[in-house]
Amino acid sequence: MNAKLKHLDDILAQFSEGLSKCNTNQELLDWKSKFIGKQGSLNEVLKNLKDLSEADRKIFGPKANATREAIETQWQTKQLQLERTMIDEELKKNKIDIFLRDSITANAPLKGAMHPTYLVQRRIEDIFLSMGFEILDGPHIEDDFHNFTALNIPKDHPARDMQDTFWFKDKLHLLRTHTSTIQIRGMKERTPPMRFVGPGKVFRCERTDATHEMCFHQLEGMMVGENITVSNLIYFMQTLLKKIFRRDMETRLRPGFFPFVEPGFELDIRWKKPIATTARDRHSGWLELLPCGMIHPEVLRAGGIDPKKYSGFAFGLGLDRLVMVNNGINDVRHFHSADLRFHEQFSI
Ligand code: FA5
Repeated sequence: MNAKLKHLDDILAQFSEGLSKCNTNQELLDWKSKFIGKQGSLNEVLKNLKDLSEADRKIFGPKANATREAIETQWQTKQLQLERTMIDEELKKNKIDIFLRDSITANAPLKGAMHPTYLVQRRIEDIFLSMGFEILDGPHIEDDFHNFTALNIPKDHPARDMQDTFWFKDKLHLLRTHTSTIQIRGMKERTPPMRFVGPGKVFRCERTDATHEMCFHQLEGMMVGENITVSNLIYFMQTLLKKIFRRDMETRLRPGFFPFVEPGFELDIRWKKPIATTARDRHSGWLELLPCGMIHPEVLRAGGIDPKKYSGFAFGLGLDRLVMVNNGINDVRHFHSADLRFHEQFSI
């Protein structure tokens, strides 16, 4: 009998030793079935219980049951340990930042907001649509011809330096430096009379500061027909400004140089607290807002239009700066920041 009881002790010892070496769920299951599975060693012993005398059965039975319970308990403890280790490893691999959103907004559904520049762009598009203009698009990646040559800026012309350019390695393609590229594409695809605006991103390789970004937004506009004059230009610009600012705006026209217009102007608005781009503006109370002019005959020609018969005006509005003056924003770099506190102010 003693030998039988010792056999139970050996089974348990063997089980415990092997259990400590199990590292996966499958190994655990396989190891358990070797002892208390159908053909497990403990089960084999229990099958022989009936052959024992009643007195022996009274001693052996409870001990066999205790061994079975010990096996079950040890197995469950080990299984829990293994599960916890696996969860810990999984958590280490996929960290979750539970503080990503603060407790006030955590339960609120996320509310999207339009970018302020895009909101203004849409408003200006609506204004021009109501005045019979088309809205055109153009590619960000341009060629030398559309960005410079067709706009009366030949190779080696100093005006190319006015807009520091991101060139591609082939030296033929570039990121457009202004939306004036849309002028040429629009003219080529139409016959006069025509009027359209082309909004979009532009790119310049220059140092960023409070009023200069490397990627910003412009809205180009133009009108071509018979007898289009500076008066038409002034009328449309003043109407645009009145609709944007919702009041009559005091404006002034100064000479400005752009190779693609002749004469060229800078249209300034009277602005008490301007985000001045220059110290001169800050003190003068005028804000430089709208470069414009009468389209140069060479540019009309590049667009397939006879300059003897037709004339036109063009302008290039800087959208980001317009949003800044309109909303009292003091730094253009907020626009590309990922700071939700800035962007949430424009949610609609
Ligand atoms: C032009 O880009 C001309 N193509 C505009 C034009 C069109 C003139 C048609 C005449 C006829 P300019 O380089 O000045 O011009 O840029 C136009 C506007 O873009 C500026 O008035 C300003 O509002 C904005 N702008 C220019 N550089 C930056 C910059 N780095 N960051 C943000 N806005 C800028």
